[in-house]
Amino acid sequence: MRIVVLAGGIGGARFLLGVRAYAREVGAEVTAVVNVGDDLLLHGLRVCPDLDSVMYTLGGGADPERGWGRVGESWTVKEELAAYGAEPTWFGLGDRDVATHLVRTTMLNAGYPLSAVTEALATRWQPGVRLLPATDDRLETHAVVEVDGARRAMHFQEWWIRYRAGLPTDRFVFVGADAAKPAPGVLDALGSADLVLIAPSNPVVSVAPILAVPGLREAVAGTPAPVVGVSPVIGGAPVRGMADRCLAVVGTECSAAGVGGLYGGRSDGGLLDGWLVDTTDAGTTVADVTVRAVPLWMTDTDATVAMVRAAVELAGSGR
Ligand code: GDP
Ligand code: FO1
Ligand code: CA
Repeated sequence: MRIVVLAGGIGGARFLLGVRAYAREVGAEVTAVVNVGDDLLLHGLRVCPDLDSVMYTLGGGADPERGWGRVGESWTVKEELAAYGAEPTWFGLGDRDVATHLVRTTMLNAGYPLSAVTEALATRWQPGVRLLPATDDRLETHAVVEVDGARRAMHFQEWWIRYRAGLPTDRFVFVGADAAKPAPGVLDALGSADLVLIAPSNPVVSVAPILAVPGLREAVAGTPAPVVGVSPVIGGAPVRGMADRCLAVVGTECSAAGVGGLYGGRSDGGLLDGWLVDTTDAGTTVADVTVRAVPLWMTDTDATVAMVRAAVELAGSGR
């Protein structure tokens, strides 16, 4: 069995812990297609927050409280940069984390594509799933905001971290998406999958930038495999983070029904055959999608494996 998971950072990483455990039980192979829209160049270093959240989490090196960056982190580099007055001061790189960005940037500068660099970094972390960036090309999420009466585009990280997703925002743009190509292996993985899962990741700024790569949305919509999504919204609120603010920007209600409707039913030009919602949201309907309610709190790996099992059952039930 081949399982492909579309994933962002923390929600994607925690979900993948469950997918990996399930896959080990049944002897399945897992490919994660990960968002790169959050990536940024900082002090000359290429930082890939979502890829790193997944790699560190699956490799046992993530900070469990923060959800991003390394466990046991120290911040000397950050303090030294601040002492120079080096901007931006609102984004902190941990010392251990910096090593990852140094290796990544050196390899990128030597001409290796991000997918090859990610594979090389994963040799250390042994995540147990194949990690693929959605694209090797530049694709950056920007928010179109109004600051002091003027409209401008701002990198997603500045919008998210510096302004806590609180600026009046028109829309998000995925800079570079038009010219981006799916990374090697992405389309093949989707075409030969037995099951495609959309992780409970932020639909607007983690999953949408993956789908914005030309050909990728079509590959998900057209895969012979069933496609099942997992709601990141429980009881009308994101389990963690500020996804509600992102959903408001795209005019989608912050609810399991709202996010399900945003992805849409496959037979209706959308992506989903099945949609898992939390038991709190039992009774949710999405046009042309089979909805099932099960506990969706990823409190530990066992709870997450149960979610994955429910997704597999749902996939088997409708098609
Ligand atoms: P990010 O890139 O680090 O922001 O992470 P993702 O986009 O992959 O995931 C963020 C989303 O994960 C948030 O919108 C949360 O609502 C969702 N999330 C976090 N923990 C849980 C959980 O235990 N259950 C569910 N259903 N969603 C969760
Ligand atoms: N999030 C923060 O809130 N503040 C930070 O200083 C910060 C630094 C950082 C460094 C590396 C990395 O991989 C992630 C980092 N994050 C930080 C998290 C991250 O920017 C966002 O949560 C995600 O990009 C949203 O998906
Ligand atoms: Ca993200």
